[in-house]
Amino acid sequence: MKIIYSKEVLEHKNENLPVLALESTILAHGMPYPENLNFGKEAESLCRSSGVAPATIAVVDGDVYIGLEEEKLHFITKSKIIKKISRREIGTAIAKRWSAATTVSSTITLAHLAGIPVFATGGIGGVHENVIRSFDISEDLSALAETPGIVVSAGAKAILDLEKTVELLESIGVTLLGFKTNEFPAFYTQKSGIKTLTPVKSEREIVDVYIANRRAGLLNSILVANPILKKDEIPSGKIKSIIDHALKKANHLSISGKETTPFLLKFIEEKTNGESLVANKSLALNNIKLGIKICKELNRFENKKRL
Ligand code: PSU
Ligand code: MN
Repeated sequence: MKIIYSKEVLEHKNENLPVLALESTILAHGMPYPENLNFGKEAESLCRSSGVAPATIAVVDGDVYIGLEEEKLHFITKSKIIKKISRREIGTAIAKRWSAATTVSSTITLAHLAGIPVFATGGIGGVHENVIRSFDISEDLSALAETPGIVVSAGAKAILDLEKTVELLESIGVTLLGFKTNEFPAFYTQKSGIKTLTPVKSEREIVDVYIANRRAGLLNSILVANPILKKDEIPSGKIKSIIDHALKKANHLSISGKETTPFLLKFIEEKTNGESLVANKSLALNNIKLGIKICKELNRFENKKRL
C-alpha cells in the first residue's frame, strides 16, 4: 500500500504544523462540476491562508493520497468514473487499483492512519428515513465510533432520520458536542428540534474534551455539530417538502445503497434551483473554518507538550 503525501502536508507533518483532513466524496459525488472544483479550491485556500495544510484524501489508481496536488483535485472533481468508497472498501480499492473518492468513514480512517486527527465536512451520513425497510445506515456512524478524532459537521444530512441518527450515535458511543448550541442542526437549517447536545463555546473546549477522552482511553471520535449560518439557511417549510419529494422519487426509482445520498442531493439541488448547493457550500466552508481553529488549538497543545 502506497501513501502519497502532498508536499505541504508532508512539510507540516515534519515541522509539527497544523493539518486539516478533508474528504473527496463531497467533491466527486456531492456537488456538480465545476462548482465542486471551485469549492475544493476555496476550502484549500481557506486552510492555507490560516497556516493550515489541507489534506484532501482520495484513492487514485490504488494509491492513497493525503493532500492532493492541483492536477489530482481536477481529476477527482471532473472524472465521471470515480467510485465512492466507505471504510470497508479501502482495501478493495487499493488491491483493485481503483480511483475512488472517500466518504466520512474512509476519510477519517485514512486520516487517522496518517496521524491527522481533525477533519471537517458538510454533513455526516446516518440512519436513512426508510431504515425499517431498507436497513440503510451509513458506515460513517460505526467509523465515528471506532476512530479517534474530531469531526466537524453541520449535523447530519437533512435527508436522514435525524432522531434515529442521534440515538444511534449515543448507542454506539460517539461523543456529540454542539458548537454554541444544544440543538442538533439539520444541515440546511439550524434547528431540528433535537435538543440533547452538550454545548461548547470555543475550540479550546473541544480540544479539552478530545484530550480528556484520549486520556480516559476512549477510541471514538467527537462529532462537533456546527449549525449553518442563519443567513444561508433554506426556510424549513420549503426544504422539508422538497426532501419529501426527493425521498418519494428515490423510492419510486428503487434507488438504493451508495447511490441514495448523491441522488437525493442532486434532486434537491435541481428542485431548489441551486439554492441547496449554495447552502451546502456555505455550511461546509463554515465547518472548515471551525476545523481550522480546532486543529490549530490541538497543534498548540501538542507542541507545548513537546517542549
Ligand atoms: N457532506 C456533504 N456532501 C456529501 C457528503 C458529506 O455536504 O456528499 C458525503 C460524505 O462523504 C458522507 C456521505 O460520508 O456523503 C454519506 O454517504 P452514505 O449515506 O452513502 O453513507
Ligand atoms: Mn447507505
